[in-house]
Amino acid sequence: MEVGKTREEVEKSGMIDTWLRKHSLIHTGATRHPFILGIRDGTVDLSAYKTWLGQDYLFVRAFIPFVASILIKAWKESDDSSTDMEVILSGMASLNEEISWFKSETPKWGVQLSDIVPQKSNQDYCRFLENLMSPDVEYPVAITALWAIEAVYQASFALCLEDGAKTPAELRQTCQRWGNDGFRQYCNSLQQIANRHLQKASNDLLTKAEVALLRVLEHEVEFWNMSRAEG
Ligand code: HMH
Repeated sequence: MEVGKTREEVEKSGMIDTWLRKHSLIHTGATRHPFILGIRDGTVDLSAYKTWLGQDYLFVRAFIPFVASILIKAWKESDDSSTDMEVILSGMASLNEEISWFKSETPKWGVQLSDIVPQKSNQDYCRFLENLMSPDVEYPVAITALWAIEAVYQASFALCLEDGAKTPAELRQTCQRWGNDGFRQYCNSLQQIANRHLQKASNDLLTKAEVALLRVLEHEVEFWNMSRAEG
């Protein structure tokens, strides 16, 4: 047992991994979705990719204020969360760059940003984010959701870059965006932050964070389904 920690704190230390093991079915559903497997084996329907691209641009636009709300929560934390703020701020900086990427990527596919109409799964997901922006939502809950949102994309797109993947050349850059090593490290940092705060959390808070994680995984599956359905 580590000095200065109660038995309970030690048991809770790897909360995120514990939850992923517990919910492995839905986690696999989100990270190895047929849409992603289609990119990886080169059979993806390119009209599905276009749908995903346009919808994800709208999602990212809603995601930015969500990340900003977490930055505020980190700042208000009484414990030393200054490194948390730096990690979250670096994520926001990449989102700035991501918006530029969407603006240059969409015309290549004949997608006009001003014409994209949000689909129901996207609206539902964005509404979920908006609820999490409330000041009533505790920091550990929100940071767990942020980690999950980013980690699903990281795991999914990294799969398309593995040895043996037959990802079409014109989609490799997209996969690099979320499958690269820097993004993987960012996700690891978020996971560490989430675990650190969950370690100190009450059982009530732990339940809320676990539910938030599950909701993210469900929304991610729906988002992939939506992209394929319209393809
Ligand atoms: C739907 N989930 C969705 N879009 C994204 N861009 C991410 C996660 C990761 O940023």
